[in-house]
Amino acid sequence: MKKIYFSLFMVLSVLLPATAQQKPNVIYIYADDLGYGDLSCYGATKLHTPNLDRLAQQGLRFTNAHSTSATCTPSRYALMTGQYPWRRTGTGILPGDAALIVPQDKITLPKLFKQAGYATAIVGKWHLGLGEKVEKDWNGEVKPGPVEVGFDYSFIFPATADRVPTVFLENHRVVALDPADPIEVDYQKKVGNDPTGKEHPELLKMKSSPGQGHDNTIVNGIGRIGFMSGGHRARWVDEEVSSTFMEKAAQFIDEHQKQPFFLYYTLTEPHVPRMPATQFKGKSGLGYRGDAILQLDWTIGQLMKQLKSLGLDQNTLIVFTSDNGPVLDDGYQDGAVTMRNGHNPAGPLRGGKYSALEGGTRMPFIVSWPGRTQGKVSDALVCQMDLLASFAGLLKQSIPAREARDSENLLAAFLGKDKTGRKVLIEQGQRDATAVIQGDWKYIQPHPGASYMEDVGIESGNSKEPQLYNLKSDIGEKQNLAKQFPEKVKEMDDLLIKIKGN
Ligand code: NG6
Ligand code: CA
Repeated sequence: MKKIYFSLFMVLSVLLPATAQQKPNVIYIYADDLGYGDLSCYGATKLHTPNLDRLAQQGLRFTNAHSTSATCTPSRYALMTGQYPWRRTGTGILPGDAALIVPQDKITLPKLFKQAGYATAIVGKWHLGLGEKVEKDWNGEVKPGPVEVGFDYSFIFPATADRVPTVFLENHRVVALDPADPIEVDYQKKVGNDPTGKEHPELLKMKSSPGQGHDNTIVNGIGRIGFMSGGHRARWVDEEVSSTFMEKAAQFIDEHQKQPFFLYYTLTEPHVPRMPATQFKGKSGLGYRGDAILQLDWTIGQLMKQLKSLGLDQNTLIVFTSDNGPVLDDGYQDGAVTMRNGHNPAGPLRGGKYSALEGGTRMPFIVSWPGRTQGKVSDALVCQMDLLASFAGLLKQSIPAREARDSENLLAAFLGKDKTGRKVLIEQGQRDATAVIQGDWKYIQPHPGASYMEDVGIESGNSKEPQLYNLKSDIGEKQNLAKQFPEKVKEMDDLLIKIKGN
C-alpha cells in the first residue's frame, strides 16, 4: 500500500509542476531605439550581447518582425490597442505633458491578461500620455494612465528620458515628491528658475546637438526637451534609471511568483540621453550608446537569473524586441557617431529610426518559451501589434467585436510552427504610413518629404518616385524595381489605399 502511495506521489510530483500552473507568465521586454544590427545574435561584431544571445538560443529569433512605426508612441499604441496607430490622429511622438491617448473603454493588451486571471504590471517608459488633459497637477493623483488601461501595478516615467518631467510615478503618484517643492511642467515657456541648456551650456555634462533642441531645463547636468520647476528631490539620476526599473521589475516578479503574471518591462536603453551606470561607462568602446546596450544586455541576464532562481524560467514566455529602429545622433553629442568604430546599428537594413525603410520598423525580436517554441530562427512576417490577438488565442479569451481589429492571431508563427505569418503589413515612417509589405515585396508610395534627415543622418525612405523592393533578394532595399514591375506597383498601391481606408 505504502508503495502505491509512494508511486502515486512520484507520478504527481512529476506531473504537477507542469500542470499546476498551465498559463505561462509573460514578460514583454521593450528596448527603446535598439536596431536590427545591435545584438551579436543579429550579426553585430563590435558589440557582444551574451545574455540576449542566450535568450535567442533557448528560444526563437525572428528575422522579419516589425513594430508598426518608426517612432515610439505609435508603436506602443499599436501594441497596447491592436490597432494601426495612424487610424487615429494624435498618436505621434508625444510631449511629456500629453494626455492619455489609449482608450479606456476598449480592450488593451494588459486588460486581456487581466481578463485571463493574470496579475499585470508595467515597469519602465510609458510615452502614451497621462491624465485627461495637457494641463494637469503633477502633485496630486495623476490619472488616467497605465492603471486605468489595464495595469494592476505601474512604475513608469511619463514620456522619454530626454523629456520633462524627469520623475518616476508609482501608480498615480510621483515618487519621492516633496509637497513643499511642487512640480510644474510647461512645454511652451520656461517655468521656475532652474537653468536651461540654452542659457547655461557650461553647466552641461553632455552637450546637446546643435539645432536639435534638448536645451530646455537642465536635470542631472543634461538639457531636456520641455521646462520643469520644482520636484527636485523626485528627479531621477540618469545613471540609476535602469537599475531602478530593474529593481521594481524584480520585486513585482518576486511578489507574484505564485500566480500567472504579465510584466510589460519597457527599458530606456539605448534611447537618448544615454547615460549608463558607472560600471558600464566606457565598456563597449563605442561610446555611451554601446555602453547602454551592454547595460541592457546585463539587465536581461539578471532577469533570467532571477527567473531561474525562483523556478519560473520554464514556464515564463519572454518576448524581447524594440519599439523602433536605431539612431546615432538623436540630440546629444555622446560619442555614438564619433566612436562608432564601424558598428552598424541597423545591420544590413537601410534607414533607421523615423524611416519608412526597413531600418525603421524591422526589429530584433526574440520569443523564448522553453520547450514550446519550435526551431531557432523564423522568417515569418509578424508585427508587435499581433500579440494582442495571439495571446487572446493562447489564453482562449475573446476580443470584443471591432476592437483590436488590426491584430492578427499569429500564435502558430510566434511559436515557430507557422513559417509565413502575416500576408500584409503596413509600415509607418516618421509620420505617414507610406509603406506596405506583401510576401517578398515592399512598396513605398511617393512622398514629398525630404529623402535624407540631416539632423539625425538617416534616410527617410521618402522619394517623389514610387519604390518597389524585393526584400527576399534585397533586404537592404538597394534596387528599386518599380519601373520594371509597374503592375506590382499599382497592385500594392491599391492595397495600401484600401487597408488605410478600411
Ligand atoms: C524627437 C526628439 C528625439 C527623441 C524622439 C522621441 C527632437 C529634435 N528630437 O522629437 O530626441 O526624443 O523625439 O523618440 O526633439 S521616441 O523613441 O520616443 O520616439
Ligand atoms: Ca523609441
